[in-house]
Amino acid sequence: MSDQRVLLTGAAGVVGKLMRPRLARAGRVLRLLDVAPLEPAAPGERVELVTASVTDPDAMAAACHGVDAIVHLGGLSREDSWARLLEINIDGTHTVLEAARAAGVSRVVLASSNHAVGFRRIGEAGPDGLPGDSSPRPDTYYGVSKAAIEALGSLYHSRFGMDVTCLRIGSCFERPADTRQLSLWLSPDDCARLLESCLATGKPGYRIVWGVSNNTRSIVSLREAREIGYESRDDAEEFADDVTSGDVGEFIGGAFCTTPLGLANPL
Ligand code: 15L
Repeated sequence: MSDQRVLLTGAAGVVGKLMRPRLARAGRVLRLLDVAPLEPAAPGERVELVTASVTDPDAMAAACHGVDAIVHLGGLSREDSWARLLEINIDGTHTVLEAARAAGVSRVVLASSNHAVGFRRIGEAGPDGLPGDSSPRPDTYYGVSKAAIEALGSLYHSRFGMDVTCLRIGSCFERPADTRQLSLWLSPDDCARLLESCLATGKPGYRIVWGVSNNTRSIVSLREAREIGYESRDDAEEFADDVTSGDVGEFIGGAFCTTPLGLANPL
């Protein structure tokens, strides 16, 4: 049987770097793509390195050649100018999906974000938490770009039958950094588990699921993620004693809800 080849965009980004070792599998080649420099392959690591922008149609066409699935993490990961978010996140995702369609790649995972629904009130959906597919209420231009990414995924599923799973990622870092993240943390290991579920589940169609761990203080629902086989094994609560700053706030998006629109910021 031939190797499974998975294209990982944004491989030099925060989540991309965390996923690189975790998505390594026997029988799998990871094709890592980023516009930023990538670490060279370690001895025995089965990776292909591509330096390119997701906004470059020719580069994306080449990058999609021979690929079985795409995990699209590439793009801006926080608030920025409208022009840059439009170019890199929205147009870039269109370029990725178009290249995938032309190359016959039938399965794509798109990194959305909690900020697509950042202005949803915590608790508004009751004790089960906010569903994975609640309609967008973006908190920033960045959040709008993530809602647009989800809409593009829906279009490519409906028009071309592509299997597209959008992950509304909470806060994917090594460990939760503040009180809000005790509710929205996605551990790196759980992120890899979720991605493996997206890659393995039979014909998922189009879905939006939350990407969070099974946090004691969870404010969102894992029902949709569990439907594709995701089982979290982590809980931010184990770090609660070390977390002293911030509060969970009124809205899902936290500080993004008040950050100035269109300005690059360090959140
Ligand atoms: C995101 O979408 C960002 O990419 C990440 O850097 C964090 O800010 C995260 O949301 C969050 O809300 O914690």
